[in-house]
Amino acid sequence: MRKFFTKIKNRNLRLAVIGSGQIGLPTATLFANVGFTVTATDINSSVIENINKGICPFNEPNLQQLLSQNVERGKLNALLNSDMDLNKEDVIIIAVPTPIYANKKPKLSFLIDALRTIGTAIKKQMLIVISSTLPPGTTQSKIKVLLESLSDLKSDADFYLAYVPERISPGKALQEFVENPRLVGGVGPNSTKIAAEFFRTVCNKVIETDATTAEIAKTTENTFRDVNIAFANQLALICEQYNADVKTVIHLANTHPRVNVHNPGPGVGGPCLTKDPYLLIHHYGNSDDNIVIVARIINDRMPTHIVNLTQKALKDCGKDIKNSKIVVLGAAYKADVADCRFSPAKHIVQKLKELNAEIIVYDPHCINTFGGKKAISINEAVKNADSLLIITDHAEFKNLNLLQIKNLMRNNPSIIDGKRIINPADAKKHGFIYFGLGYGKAINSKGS
Ligand code: SAJ
Repeated sequence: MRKFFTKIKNRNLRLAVIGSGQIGLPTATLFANVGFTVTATDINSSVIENINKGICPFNEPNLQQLLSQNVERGKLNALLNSDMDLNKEDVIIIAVPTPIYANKKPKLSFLIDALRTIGTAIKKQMLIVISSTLPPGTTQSKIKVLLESLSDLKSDADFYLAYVPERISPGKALQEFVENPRLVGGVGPNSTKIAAEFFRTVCNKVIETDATTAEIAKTTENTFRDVNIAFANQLALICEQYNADVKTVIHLANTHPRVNVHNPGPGVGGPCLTKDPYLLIHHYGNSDDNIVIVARIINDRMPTHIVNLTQKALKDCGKDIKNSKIVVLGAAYKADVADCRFSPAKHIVQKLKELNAEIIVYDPHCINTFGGKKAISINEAVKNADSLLIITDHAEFKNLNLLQIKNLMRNNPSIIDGKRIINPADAKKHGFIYFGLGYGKAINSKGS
């Protein structure tokens, strides 16, 4: 073990990162940047070609520059999984997707494929790290057993194995990789210590635990957020019944020092909160009284609620949804990212199209429109529109020129504010019917 510590200190280790996506590529780049020799691998040849040309295959602030610098100085290169020579490596980090099937069960096939590839190449003193999100118990009960049988070596003695979950948010990946405390859970004490020391070369703070605890903690983080948002969403529906404003209610409740209610919204998107809750409860069961499942159901219903509000707003303006022109502001799943994965905008656009509305989508960051017509500016989008829907709280949408927008839209225009970023009084002053999520006053009278 002492030799391994010395090699870490001297950066005298070769690292392979399996999976060069939004987690794997920042990981590979940051370890290359502190001096390790890193190979980023993937199954997609265009990803490999781009990385080797110094091009980041997706949009992530500052990653492009750091990646090209490290490719240029020979610290980072990319290879197809099938071309890897794992025998040369000292550390392998697996960062492949672990999505869920339609029946909400975890799909671990990408992970199992990666494990089978490395299993026979494991040599003594190698460190294997899993960063993909996992159902609790997977590292101890499945991964360890599979790797030991494929390699004929003993974990925590011959080779080291640790679960080190990623905790980075798209759009802030590099900063959060370094600054967010990193959980390191080995399958035994040696694995924890070695993996912790390795991650300390890049991460400011490392917290040592065991593999199963780290798996539960990781899925807990996103499940807590999902359940809290579901509570905020239910609160929004309750406020709509009482002619109250959920924004004021949450603000007041949060003045209590031990309360922190999250924000309601048009749905919960992204690749993490939409599936990690199902990973957490995978072995626990999914009866109807499971709070985690109920939260998922509430959050999944929010896009439909936004469509219902839109129909109601149009009706209050004396219009039929059929053939109305509706502008959707925001395709991304959250503010200021170019990421549309599992975005609530998809369901909203599709449902509105089913109701025969004409849909225009404007998003300054994403090219995806989910079948709506693409606009290249807010002004172009709102021309002759009947309704304006706010689905994502991008910075560009926070100070809309309501006077100009009103003048470009048709008579009796409405705003449906799914993110509550517009002041209802301002909207009314400029002649809009304003419907906001959780803004009961407007929904029960004729706009406000
Ligand atoms: N949302 C709300 N209300 C809120 C907060 C968020 O409706 O009060 C919505 C967002 O609009 C978005 C969704 O929830 O649609 C998810 O957004 P997010 O910012 O909570 O999550 P992600 O998926 O971008 O990133 C999360 C992060 N987890 C936590 O903050 C606990 C990140 O640290 C993780 O690394 C990431 O999941 C992951 O990969 O697991």
